[in-house]
Amino acid sequence: MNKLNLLLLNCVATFALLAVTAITPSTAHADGGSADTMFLTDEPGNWFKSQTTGTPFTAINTGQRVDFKINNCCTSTRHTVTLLMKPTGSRVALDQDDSQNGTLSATFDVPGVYLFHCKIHPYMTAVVGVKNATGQIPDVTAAMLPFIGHLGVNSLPATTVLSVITTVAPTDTDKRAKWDILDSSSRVTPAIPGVGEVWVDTQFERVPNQRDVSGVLKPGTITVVDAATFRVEREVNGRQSGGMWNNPHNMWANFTLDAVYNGNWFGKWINKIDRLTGTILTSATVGEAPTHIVTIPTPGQDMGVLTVPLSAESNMLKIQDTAGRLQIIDSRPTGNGRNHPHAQWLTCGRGDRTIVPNVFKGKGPAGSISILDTATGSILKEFTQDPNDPLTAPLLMPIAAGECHVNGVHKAYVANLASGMVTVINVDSKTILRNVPVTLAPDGQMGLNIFHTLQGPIQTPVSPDEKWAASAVFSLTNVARPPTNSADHVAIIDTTTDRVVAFVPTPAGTHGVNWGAKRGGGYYAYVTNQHANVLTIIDPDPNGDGDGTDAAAVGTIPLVNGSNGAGATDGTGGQGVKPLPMTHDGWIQPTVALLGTGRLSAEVEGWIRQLTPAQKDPSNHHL
Ligand SMILES: [Cu+2]
Repeated sequence: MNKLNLLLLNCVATFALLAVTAITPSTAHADGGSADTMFLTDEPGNWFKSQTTGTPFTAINTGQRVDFKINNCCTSTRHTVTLLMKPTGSRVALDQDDSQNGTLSATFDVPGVYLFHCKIHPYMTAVVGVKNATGQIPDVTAAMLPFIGHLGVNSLPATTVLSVITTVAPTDTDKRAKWDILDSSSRVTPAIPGVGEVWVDTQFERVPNQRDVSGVLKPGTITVVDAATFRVEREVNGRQSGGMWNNPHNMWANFTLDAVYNGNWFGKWINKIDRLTGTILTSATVGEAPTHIVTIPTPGQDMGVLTVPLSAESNMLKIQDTAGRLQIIDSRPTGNGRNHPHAQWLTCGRGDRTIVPNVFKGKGPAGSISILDTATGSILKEFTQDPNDPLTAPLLMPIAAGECHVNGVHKAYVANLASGMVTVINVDSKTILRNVPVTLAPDGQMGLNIFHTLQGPIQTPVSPDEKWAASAVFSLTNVARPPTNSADHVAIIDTTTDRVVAFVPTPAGTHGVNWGAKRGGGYYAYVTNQHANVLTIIDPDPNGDGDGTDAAAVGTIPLVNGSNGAGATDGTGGQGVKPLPMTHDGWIQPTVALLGTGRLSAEVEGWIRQLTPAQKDPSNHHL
């Protein structure tokens, strides 16, 4: 028996009980003839909550209907309900070209397994099992889901498939079974300390009485790690946000490093947080599903202004932090038509151009990547997906960008969730250079899409010394694969060759990555894992010889801090990660320039004094 079969059997043995108990005959609900209603929610692992089962899985009979409801009973923003997989021969189709509230329905024509997700929040997952005349749900076949073929089999029971999908984990018991809920023995402290603090959006952590403006419980904390000791030093929650807090997703800081800005992906709000105390200073309603925040480093009137894409809308905002308030001063589309922009990055140095992935533009997963003039918001270039063009064919759900200059040329690296490719762009000439495959099928094959791998790349920032792009590769399953023997990984791309030089295994749900200063020189990649309760620290070049093939995880830091009521979710949900001081060219120098002026706290002054000359001015690192 080969390793994959053995692994599969283990999975089946471990989770069969859970899955079988989930498949109970459904009782018809008298809701206009629907057999079940699934409410879209902001609850980790239970984003589609069946009225019948209370979980993201429901079983119905052939010919029955399921309604999907999107409203403030259960979610603070808009979504899509998108059918990803269905039995061969089924004519069911469900997808939207925009996010929405309200009710969507599907009537199921062929017995078998149907997989749904949300294109705004792609890990929101639902599974509908449709029973045949004898009450059985037919197996999932390799023709429906090529992933199964890469396991060396032609089909698998629905229960087996369900048992390995990590985004279906409604209860603490399910999370403990499917996720990497590790204890303190998992701690590995890097031999060389970092500098400053690492802020992690522990987006799934449960907080008692943390409610949104509709009075509904919402998850999420921010966990702050001291990079000198690698210990959790502080946790921030949203109970004092006036209900303007829901799934805190990504952060940036101001140049004095006394405030951290946070976006709430399942809400409409951003927050400004006092760094030292964790107090929420102010919050603002900005629009549907704000994602990432990057400040503008260009000297002049826009310096320090926040750029904020609205992932469930078409625009990116500029927000000014002035006189204690967050004020929208501009809102412009990030492409032609519907955009759903997600994780932007501004060009290293002056920040005069903005690279923004537009996740989807219509029905289906086809997206685009735009280069904007940061000052005016005008679209300098939009690369749209074309299935017949090898350079743009991979632009399927592009979701996150990284950027820096490499040997004097501005290069962007954009992760495409559905194609498994990282698109490399010359921002100066506005051309796509190549696409780099970063995902792995269960048999180790590369260059295949998400239906083969059930993996997709997410955050992909470039190191401030411009040597590496680190791509966080998220897995929808806990099925390990070669060469990492892990379900999730980080792909380290050498920016001179634009090839993957190392696959570094990481804990479940790898999602975020960003670069922080390593004491004495160089940078660590700090990696978050949404289905684990730890932060991973990767050294891209431990022996400093310029060859990244020895890139390795040198630290595993528990984010658990015994928060009351958090249970299995304590320290989980890691998505946005912001090491302070901010290390990239353009964002570090303004802070360094404030040294000795009295505008930095003594603590921040101490961090800046620990930086090497190259870390203080990464534009100068060749000298
Ligand atoms: Cu969604």
